[in-house]
Amino acid sequence: MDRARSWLAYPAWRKLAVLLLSTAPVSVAASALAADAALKLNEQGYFEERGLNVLVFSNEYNGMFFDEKTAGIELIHHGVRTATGGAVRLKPTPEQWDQIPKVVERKLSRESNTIEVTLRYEEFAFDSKLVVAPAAGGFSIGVYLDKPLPERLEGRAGLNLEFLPSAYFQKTYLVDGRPGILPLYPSGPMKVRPADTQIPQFAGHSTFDDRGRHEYVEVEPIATGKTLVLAPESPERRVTVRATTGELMLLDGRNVAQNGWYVVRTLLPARATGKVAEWLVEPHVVEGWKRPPVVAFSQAGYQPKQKKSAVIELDPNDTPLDTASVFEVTPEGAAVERLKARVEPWGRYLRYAYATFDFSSVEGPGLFFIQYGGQRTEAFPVAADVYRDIWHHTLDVWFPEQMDHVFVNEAYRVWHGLAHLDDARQAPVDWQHFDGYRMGPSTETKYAPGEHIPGLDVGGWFDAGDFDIRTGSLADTVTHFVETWELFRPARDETFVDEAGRYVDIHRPDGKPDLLQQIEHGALQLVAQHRAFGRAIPGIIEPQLHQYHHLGDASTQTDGLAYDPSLRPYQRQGDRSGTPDDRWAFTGKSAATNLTSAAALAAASRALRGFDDALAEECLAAAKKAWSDEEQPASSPTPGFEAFFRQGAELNAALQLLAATKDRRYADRFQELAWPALDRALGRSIGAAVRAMPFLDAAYAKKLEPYVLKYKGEVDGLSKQNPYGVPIGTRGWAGNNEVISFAVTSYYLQRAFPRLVGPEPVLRGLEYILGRHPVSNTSFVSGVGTHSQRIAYGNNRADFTFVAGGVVPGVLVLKPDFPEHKEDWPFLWGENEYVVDACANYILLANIANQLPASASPARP
Ligand SMILES: [Ca+2]
Ligand SMILES: [Ca+2]
Ligand SMILES: [Ca+2]
Repeated sequence: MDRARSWLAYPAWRKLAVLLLSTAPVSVAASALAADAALKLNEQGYFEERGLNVLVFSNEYNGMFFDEKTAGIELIHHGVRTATGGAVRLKPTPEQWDQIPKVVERKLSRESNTIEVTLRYEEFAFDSKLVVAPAAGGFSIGVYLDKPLPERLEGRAGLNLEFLPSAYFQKTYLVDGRPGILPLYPSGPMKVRPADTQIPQFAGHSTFDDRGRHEYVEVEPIATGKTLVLAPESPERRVTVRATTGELMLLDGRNVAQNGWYVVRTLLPARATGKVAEWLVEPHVVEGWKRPPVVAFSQAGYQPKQKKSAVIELDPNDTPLDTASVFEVTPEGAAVERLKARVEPWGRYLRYAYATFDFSSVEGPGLFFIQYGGQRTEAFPVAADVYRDIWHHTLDVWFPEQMDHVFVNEAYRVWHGLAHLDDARQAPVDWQHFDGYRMGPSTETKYAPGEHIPGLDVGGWFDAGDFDIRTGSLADTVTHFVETWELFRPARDETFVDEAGRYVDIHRPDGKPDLLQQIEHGALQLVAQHRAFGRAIPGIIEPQLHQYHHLGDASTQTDGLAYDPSLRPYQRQGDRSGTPDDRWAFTGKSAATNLTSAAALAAASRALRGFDDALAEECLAAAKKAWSDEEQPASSPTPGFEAFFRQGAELNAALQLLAATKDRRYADRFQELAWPALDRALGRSIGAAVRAMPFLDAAYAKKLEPYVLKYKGEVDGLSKQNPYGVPIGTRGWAGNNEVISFAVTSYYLQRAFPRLVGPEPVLRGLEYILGRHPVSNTSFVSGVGTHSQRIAYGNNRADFTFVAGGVVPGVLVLKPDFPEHKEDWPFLWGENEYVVDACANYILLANIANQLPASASPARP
């Protein structure tokens, strides 16, 4: 997955959804027991009681990545989202790309204290209505049909609710009194079925590699019965589900997909209408439950003169304590109180109450922890050099591990073998790929669809937790690396890189700076595209869905042998095979992509000068050519979507080419683009505008000042929006990358206008990444800080582990008010997927923080 800007590609059914007829309303007799129910429909549009929320399609299946496990009927049980996907579904354990229902209508009734949702499966013209109502001990879910099930869905459609496996690991269940232990690892019964009986997956793709046998597999129940009790031994997790019609099945979705959940399901009966299924769901609630406070701070510690302020996140039923303390840990293991100070209430943000605790006066050096009531945090250092090493994992381990087209070793361990040596075939025309790539009616290259394109099997990084080469993020990564190189020249050398031998060895110095070797590795792929096509292309990705969800060694995603259609499927001969698994090059023309690539190549040409002169020369030539090819007259000040990205890319290309050549024409074009861009999107453009100052005159700097002040005002305003004082996004992909960019931009402003802007927002951004954020105080950089993200969406996520130095996206805000960041479940990509550009930008920010004069404060303008 990644943050594909592909939502435009999937709008059709969503638009249709609102036009469709809803079924006639079913008359719903509110349960006689509802009077005793504790759940109440709240102002936010979900059912609430202390310790339990029941969300009914507050979040919808959004169609972008299909089933993101954040939709339908959901439970937030004692603060943890433990159940999702409550809906009528067409498979026992739906996978990500199985069909999802769309919401035709969602009706809240405060009189009857119910939420009704009409769902539709377009392909089968099949509508169903869910009615959720509070009942004694919990709530009921009823399924109503106006028309009997379509024949094709008999024995297929059912009421499903999915429970988070990691919330139930090492716990038990009872089905009609029969005991069992919930499986830690999937090994439940399976059934093989003919392929043509399968409910089709998204757009005819298949997640299953059937090896040409025309079959697929389906999960069979672990247990069946009328009443299921999950985790009877756990007051916080116990949920009883009673089927008043039909039978309950308990299934383990992980047997077909590692990101599957435990599913509770009742089949809908054939040839029936009216109320066809009903459950009573009784989540146990601990009386007077309060979520424990979260004391959020930088897990990597603080510099002595740095402003130090912990954010305390509290249950809305909690009241802040008057004071908190900081203790120093002595060599003898004693704890000595160094500060006791006031806790300041901050107010509400989303669903919690907040307070802050300033402990700036603790200047160390030493090891400290914060004591808040009965809670003590992890110990953390205060010292001048706390940020010196915090980027080492990212450069030493994470980036080598992501390197494509090479073999990557670390001591006794191999991260992956030689990957994707069969790159790449020309993608077919008129094709919408499941990861957002698309091809129009022509290849726009000299290659025919399916033809092997030589020379692309070099350089680049896996874009994220998946394995594609996404040119835009690859180029941004190179650009961030060059910024770091030019500002700080880190000569760190802990990695051996042999491009000709396609071999990389972690923890093995080779006499060359690792950062330059990474810049070279990125530039090699960018240049390869310009050699093959005379321009950049959007990217390179595997053709089949059953390859896309690959978990494990990248070298086994394809067979590494060039496809030869004269061989039989799965037949191998020499360096060729009959298996059409070679990745596809998506080659549609895109000015934004070409200009983004040009910016990176121009930047790389500067860094590589003296390191690899021939490559530096080729990078600069390709950048200049791309610039000329994309040259256009001055653009309109209010561009559309496509033009908006193009102008941002052109601004960056002009800046990087100007820095590489000092040529006036880039300076002129930069200024032509910069002023309207600053007016239109200040936050996105101000960083580039300030970075251009060394190449432009004093008048330019003077003209920039009011924009800097305006931006500073916006930054100051953030501290009123949330207690963390950084921009927190609310999109479907959490916003750590934006926080890092915000902090880096703040640095450029502080550096260029020290009279106007102080260093504080830079460190605030870094502290957020290192633990001072909502939900928990975990450092979002795996392996960095005392307590950090140890289960993440790297390509080793099936093992519930991490790749050191990876930066996760962070806190996702689920509608309407639930900030979430799971630490025990790696598969929610919007919260936990490492991506290349964010990791490169983090290396830049860490180097900035290490050399920032934290004690400096700006004079008043
Ligand atoms: Ca991707
Ligand atoms: Ca090296
Ligand atoms: Ca192949």
